[in-house]
Amino acid sequence: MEDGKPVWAPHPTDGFQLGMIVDIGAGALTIEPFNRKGKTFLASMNQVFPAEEDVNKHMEDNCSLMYLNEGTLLNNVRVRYSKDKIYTYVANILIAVNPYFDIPKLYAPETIKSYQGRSLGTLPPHVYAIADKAYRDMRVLKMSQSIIVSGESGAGKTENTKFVLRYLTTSYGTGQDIDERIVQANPLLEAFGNAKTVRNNNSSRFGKFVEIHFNEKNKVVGGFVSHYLLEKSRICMQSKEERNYHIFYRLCAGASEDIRQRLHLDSPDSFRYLNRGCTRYFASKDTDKQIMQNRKSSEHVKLGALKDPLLDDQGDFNRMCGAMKKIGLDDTEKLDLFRVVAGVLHLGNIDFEETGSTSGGCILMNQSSQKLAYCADLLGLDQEDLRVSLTTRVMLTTAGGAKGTVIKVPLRVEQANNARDALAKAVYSCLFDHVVRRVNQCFPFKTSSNFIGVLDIAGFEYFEHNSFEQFCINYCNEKLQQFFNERILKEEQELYQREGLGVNEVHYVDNQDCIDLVEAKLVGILDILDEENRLPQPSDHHFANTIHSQHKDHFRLTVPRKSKLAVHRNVRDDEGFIVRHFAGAVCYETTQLNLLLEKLRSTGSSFIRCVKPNLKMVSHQFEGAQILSQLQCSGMVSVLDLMQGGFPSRAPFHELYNMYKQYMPDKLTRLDPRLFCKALFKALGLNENDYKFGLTRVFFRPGKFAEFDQIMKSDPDHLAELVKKVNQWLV
Ligand code: AOV
Ligand code: MG
Repeated sequence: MEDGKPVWAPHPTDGFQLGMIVDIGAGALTIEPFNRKGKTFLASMNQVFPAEEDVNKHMEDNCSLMYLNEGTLLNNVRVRYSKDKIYTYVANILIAVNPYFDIPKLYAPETIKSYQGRSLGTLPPHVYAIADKAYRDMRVLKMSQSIIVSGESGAGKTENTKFVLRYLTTSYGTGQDIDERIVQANPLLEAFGNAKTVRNNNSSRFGKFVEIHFNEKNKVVGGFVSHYLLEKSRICMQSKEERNYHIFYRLCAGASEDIRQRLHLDSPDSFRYLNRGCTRYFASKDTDKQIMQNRKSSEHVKLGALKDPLLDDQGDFNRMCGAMKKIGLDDTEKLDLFRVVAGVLHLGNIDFEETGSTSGGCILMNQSSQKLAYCADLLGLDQEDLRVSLTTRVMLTTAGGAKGTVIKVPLRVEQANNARDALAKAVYSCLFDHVVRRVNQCFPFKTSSNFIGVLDIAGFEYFEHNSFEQFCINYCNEKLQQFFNERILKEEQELYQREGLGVNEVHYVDNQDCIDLVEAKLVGILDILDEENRLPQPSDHHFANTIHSQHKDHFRLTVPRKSKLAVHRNVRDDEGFIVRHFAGAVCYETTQLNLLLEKLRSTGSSFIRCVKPNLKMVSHQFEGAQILSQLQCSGMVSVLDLMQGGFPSRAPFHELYNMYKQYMPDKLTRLDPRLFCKALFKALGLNENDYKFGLTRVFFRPGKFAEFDQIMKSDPDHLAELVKKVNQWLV
C-alpha cells in the first residue's frame, strides 16, 4: 500500500469506505475519503486494505480479483447485489445474499436445465451449480457428498436448501412420485418446526440433514431426513413479537367447521400457549382502546388478534394440507396429527389453585376440568390419570427397610404449572419426532449406492436473553465452523501436494479451544452442567461459579464466541449466557451432533454461506457493516487470507489448450496441452512468480488468471503481435 492508491478503510455503517492514504504514521494511516475531500481520519494499518483499480467492476469468482481482502470481498458482493446477482464464488465456496424478493427466472425450470452437467464456473454462480457439482463429484468419485448451508437467522439457508432439493430431484430423479415427495416433505416439516421470530418470519427452530439417495445408475431412489435440536421452550412461551410453531395458528385459522368442533378449537387468543408471546400486531401508536376495537372487528373475531398480517395462516393451512396429500398422508392420519396439536393447546389452558388444606397441594380450577377433559380425549389419555399426574409427583420411599413404596406427593400450584408445561413440551416434541418418522416413510428405499445430504441448521443466534437452546445452537455452529476450517484448509493443502507445488503449509484461526471449553471431559461446560443436575439442589449460581473457577482467565469466557459479530453486538458475558434456563438432554444432543459430524467427514463437501443483507428483512438494502461481520464470522475472510497467500485461480491444461488453441500457430497446437501451456507462458514472458505448473493444471496467484485471460482475449492486432512472439520463441 502506498500514498495515492485507492484503499478500503473502515466505515461504521457501510463496513468500508473508499479513500486514499495521505500519510503513513508509525501505527496508523491517515486516510482521506473519496467522497469527503479534506476530511481525513486515522485508521490502524490492519484495518485498511488495497482496493481494486475499478471499484465498479465485479467478478463471479471473488478470487479473480487482484487483491483478496475483506474490503474487496465486501465491495464485490455489494456491486453484484446491486445488480440482483446474489450469488458469488470464493473459489468453490458459494456466497448467497438473501434478496428478499423473487428474482425473475432465477430458479425457473429452464435455469435448472441449463446447469445440468456443467462445471462450476462455466455459468454464473448459482446454488444449482453447487448442487450439480455435488452430483458430478458423487458420480465420478463414487462417494457420498454433503452440502453445508450456513448463515445467521434469516440469511436464506432453508430457501437455498429447498432449491438444492428441487434441483437434484428434477434433474436426476426418475420422474416418479418419490421426487415430488422429497420436495413436498418441507411444507409439513416447516409447519411443525418453524415459527415467526423477530429475525425471520419463517424461522426453522430445528436443524435438519436431508439425504437424497441414488442408485448405481445415479438416479434418485429415496430420501431420509434427520433432525436436530427442536426448540422446546417455544411450545409454552414465546418472546415478545414472536410466535409459537406455525401449525397452531394454521389449524385455528384454516380447519373446517367440522374439525374445529371435533377439536374444540377457538381463536389463537384463547390459548395460553399462543397468547403470551405479547404478539400484538398493531402499530405502536394504536391506543389500547383502538386495539380493543380492532380485536372486536369481524376479522379478528374469526382469526384472532394473533393473526400476523405478514403471514397467511389460512392459505398456508391449505398449502400444508396439499403437501400432506402429495406425500401420501390420508385424512385419518392428518386428523390424528391435528388432535395432538389441539390437545397441547387445551393442556396449556389448564389452571391450578391452592387446595387451602394443611397438606398443601393444588386442585384444578373450576373451568379447567373441561379443558382437562378435552385434552385427555384428544391425546387418548384417561382423564383421572392425567389429573393425578399433573397435580402430584411420584416418590419412592425406602422407609421401613426392604422394598421401596410408591407414594404420591401433592404439588404446589407453581410445581403443577411446571409439570403441565413439561408435559406439553414432551408431547409436542414426540409429535415432531413422529412427523419426521412419518415423512421418512414417504420416500423409502431398499438399497442405495450413494447420497447427497444437505445440512440446514439454525444459524448462530444471540438474543437479549440467551437460553440453553441458543447455547446448543451456537455450539453446533462452532463445531461446523471447525469442520469448515478443516475441510477447506485440508483440501487446499492436499491439492497443492498432489500437484507437487511445494507450497508451505497454510495457517488459519483455530477454534478448538472454544470447543474444548464446552465439551472437555469433567471440566467442560456440558460436563459441569451434567454434574450440577445430579446435585440434590442444583443452582444457577453454583453452576456459573464452577465454570468460572474451572476456567479462570479463559478468554472465551468473557466473550462467548471469538467472533467479531458477538463483540459487535454486545453479547453478554458467559455467565448470563449459559445459566439462565438450564434443562436436561445434554448428553443425548451432543451424541445426535457427533454422529452428524462423522457422517459429514465421510463425504465430500461443498459449502454455501448465506448472508442476510439487512435487519429490516427488505429487498435492495445493503447494510455493509453487518454483512461484513457475517462474512468474517463465517470464515470467509480467513479463506481469503489463505487464498491471498496461495494460488486461488487454477485451470487444467486441457482447458487452457481448448480455450486458446484457435488463436495459436499450428506448431504450438501440435504440442500436448501441458507443453502447449508451458510454451505459451514462456512466449508471453509472464512473470514466473505469478503462476506455478502442477501436474494437471496451472495455478495462478490472486488476480493473475484474469490478467492472463485479458491478454489472450485482447484486440486482433495485439493478438497477432502475440502470435508473432510465440513463433519467434518457437524458432
Ligand atoms: P434461514 O433458514 O437462514 O433462517 P430462510 O431460508 O427461512 O432463512 O429465509 C428467510 C426469508 O428470506 C424467506 O422466508 C424468504 O422470504 C426470503 N428469502 C431467502 N432466500 C431467498 C431467495 N433466494 N429468494 C427470495 N427470497 C428469499 V433460520 O431458519 O431463522 O436461521 O433459523
Ligand atoms: Mg431456516
